[in-house]
Amino acid sequence: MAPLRPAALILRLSQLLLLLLGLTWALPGPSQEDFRGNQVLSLTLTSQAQLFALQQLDQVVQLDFWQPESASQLRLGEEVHLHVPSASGSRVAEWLAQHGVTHRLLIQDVAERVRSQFDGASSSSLARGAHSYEKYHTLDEIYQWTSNMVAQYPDLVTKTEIGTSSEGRSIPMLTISRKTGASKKGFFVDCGIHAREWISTAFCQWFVKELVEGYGSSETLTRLVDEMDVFVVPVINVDGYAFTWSKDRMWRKTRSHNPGSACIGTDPNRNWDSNWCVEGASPNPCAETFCGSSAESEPEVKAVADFLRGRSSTIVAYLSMHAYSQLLLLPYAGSYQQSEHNNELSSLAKRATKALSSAYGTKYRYGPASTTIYLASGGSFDWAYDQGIRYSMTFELRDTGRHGFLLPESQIRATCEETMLAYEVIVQHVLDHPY
Ligand code: 0X9
Ligand code: ZN
Ligand code: ZN
Repeated sequence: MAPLRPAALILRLSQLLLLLLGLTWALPGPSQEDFRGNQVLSLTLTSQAQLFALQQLDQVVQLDFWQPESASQLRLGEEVHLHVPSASGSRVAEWLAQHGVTHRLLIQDVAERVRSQFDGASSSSLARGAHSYEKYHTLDEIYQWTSNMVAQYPDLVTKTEIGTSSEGRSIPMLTISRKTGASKKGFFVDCGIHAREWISTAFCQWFVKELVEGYGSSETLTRLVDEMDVFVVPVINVDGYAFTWSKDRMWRKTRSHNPGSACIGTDPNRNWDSNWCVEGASPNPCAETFCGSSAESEPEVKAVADFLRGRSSTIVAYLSMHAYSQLLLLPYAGSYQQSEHNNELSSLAKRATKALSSAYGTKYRYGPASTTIYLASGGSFDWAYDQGIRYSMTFELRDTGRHGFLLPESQIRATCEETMLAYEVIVQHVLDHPY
């Protein structure tokens, strides 16, 4: 065999390089977390000993709390929803038997539920390229949709970038308002602060649709768009949301790096400058309720906080959308202190949840977050309320655990329709009592 001339060698090497490149290129991208055999259990703790034991178990096996958010927020007598990885299944079963904890199976196979959430009406009935409001959408589809809304309703909708995320993604905000030239009060809604709560993000899209399509026909919504600026941030936690589509459907936090820790992300609903990291929040970067390195350390939180600070004298309502549990929560979450407007907000929440139930019988509880669920400081609506935004509330949308975060698309319509009934009550009250 003749020795290779340098030129030929380079040719061979470059062929090899191309081959290698081709191979890595053909490898699948980061694949979805494997949820096969994972279960979600509902249990109720009846003694302090059981509660303590569960906190200990949480230290040694990998558990994912769906309700409450962490072992530190456990309360006796309240339902606990526990997502158990298949690898921890037998340990947990043993533990339940050993401690005599009564429980029932909520989800037999999480992987199956991840698939079956995509059961929404197919979009074949829609015009080509039209946005289905009864489907869950990727972040890119939502970006595209925000642009389309501006293009379709230029008189009503404008888009601004309220900020960018840790990973550099844009956080768009839509403003729905009939341009009158007058300065108006503001009505602010945010969705998707927690990545895995997809129904929240679906609601923001639905709400914008209702505003633009209901303009001119719904009396309340027309008044809202005429008289106020409605600000909608459809996905605050854009990095986390993208991650739930690409890698881990159950991701909750942001995706920022934590110096000195291998764990990623901060809970963006523990990162606000309100009693920061005092109650129901963790200083541990590996915790689902990690409060961050400082208040507003997360650019996503700072972006919204900066906007609200700048407009706090004109913004009169702040509604933050979460899932799940079917609750309408009022200030405060971070302390048992009663808010100055508790009576007004409670009676408003009572009427709003009653209207909500009238459509499909969906039952909501309402009240100050501290007593209705758990103490948790550093949350967005406590902060907003203390900025002087009186109508500050948090929704926890459907359901109560049957599907949990994996609410099927076939429930988007009903969930959004009933929630709109609550919104109409709130909007009407805000319009009539703008203070
Ligand atoms: O824990 C939360 O942040 C919210 N629940 S969720 O399951 N969606 O994560 C509750 C929000 C209540 N308000 C505050 N904790 N500030
Ligand atoms: Zn939760
Ligand atoms: Zn949430």
